[in-house]
Amino acid sequence: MPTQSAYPVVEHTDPAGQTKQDFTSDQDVRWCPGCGDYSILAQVQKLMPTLGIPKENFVFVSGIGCSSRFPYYMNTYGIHSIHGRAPAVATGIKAVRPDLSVWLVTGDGDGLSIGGNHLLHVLRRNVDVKILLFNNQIYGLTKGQYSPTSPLGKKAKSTPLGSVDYPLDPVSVALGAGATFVARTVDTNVKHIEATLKRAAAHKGSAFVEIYQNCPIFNDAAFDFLTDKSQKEDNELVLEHGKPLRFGPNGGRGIALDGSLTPRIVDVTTEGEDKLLRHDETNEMVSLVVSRLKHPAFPVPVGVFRAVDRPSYDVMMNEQVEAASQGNKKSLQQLIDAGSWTVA
Ligand SMILES: Cc1ncc(C[n+]2csc(CCOP(=O)(O)OP(=O)(O)O)c2C)c(N)n1
Ligand code: SF4
Repeated sequence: MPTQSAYPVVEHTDPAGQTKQDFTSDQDVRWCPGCGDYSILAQVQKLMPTLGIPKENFVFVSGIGCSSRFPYYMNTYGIHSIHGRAPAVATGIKAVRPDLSVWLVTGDGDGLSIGGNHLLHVLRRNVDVKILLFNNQIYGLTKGQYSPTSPLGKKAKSTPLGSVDYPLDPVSVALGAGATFVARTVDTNVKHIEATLKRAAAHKGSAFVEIYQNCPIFNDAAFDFLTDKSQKEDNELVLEHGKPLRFGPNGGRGIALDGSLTPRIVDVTTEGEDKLLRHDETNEMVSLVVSRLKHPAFPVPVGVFRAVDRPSYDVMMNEQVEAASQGNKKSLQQLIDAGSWTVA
């Protein structure tokens, strides 16, 4: 007989006394200098103590990639799983331990290439998991092949003549899968990351956040149009529920929708604010149309595209199990006898 319990004895910390330091692990962070992942890690570590959850109740699950090294750097429970399969692992954890706060960290390659199928299903099931997709539009860990989000014509080591693949838009994919919370933020905009992650954390159900993340080694400056001070104002469309879509210096430009759901940039001073489309996180069509605004023809939306309430998979599953266990209990032999047949 083992002398020790097979399970670790968890001493719960006081969530009120937790600090960022409590969520920082003792592992050396092995990302390249200047990688956008550092900023995201810092924001997540800062957010955790504000959620009022003991750190022992957090689980970080990832797949494979530079971004997927994330669980090592969080001083919480975590699993660095296999390529593209973090949604299955996270679903399993949340289904049997609904009391845990489950966070899934993935990359554009891990989440949308090998893991594309798995990502769709965690979203459509609305499993109560927070999903952070770090999008650097490249495979960082495997040294710079183009990814499913790289722009058409991307020249990389695997595509020296330029890729002939049309890219996926992660936000549109999540909306298409029926996700109940979908947002986009940017690695260098720490205030915006903080506000977006706070809302994702508070959401009951799958919360999907795409984070534009610079990979200075293999795809530097991919998001300069949003992070460079001289370009940001013209290219960033900050989404606010109920507010008209305005951007540019002093919000002087905006987005209107022509009759056939065709977005158009308008000059607010000449055409007036009434012409503009108002953002509505609860309106699926508005979220979908807004998600199709693409640089360079349009400014790029950041913020919450969609936020709606719907019962989550883990809750419904556990209610069903509970209800079934209250019902007519049969013996194992009765169950076997009820469904057996003889093959002649
Ligand atoms: C089954 C399998 N196929 C391929 C690989 C090689 N591989 C490792 S990470 C990766 C892509 C990572 O890209 P991304 O998710 O964008 O993460 P990043 O490194 O850019 O953060 C690939 C193809 C693997 N590890 N396992
Ligand atoms: S290769 Fe790119 S994504 Fe990976 S750690 Fe280095 S900078 Fe970051």
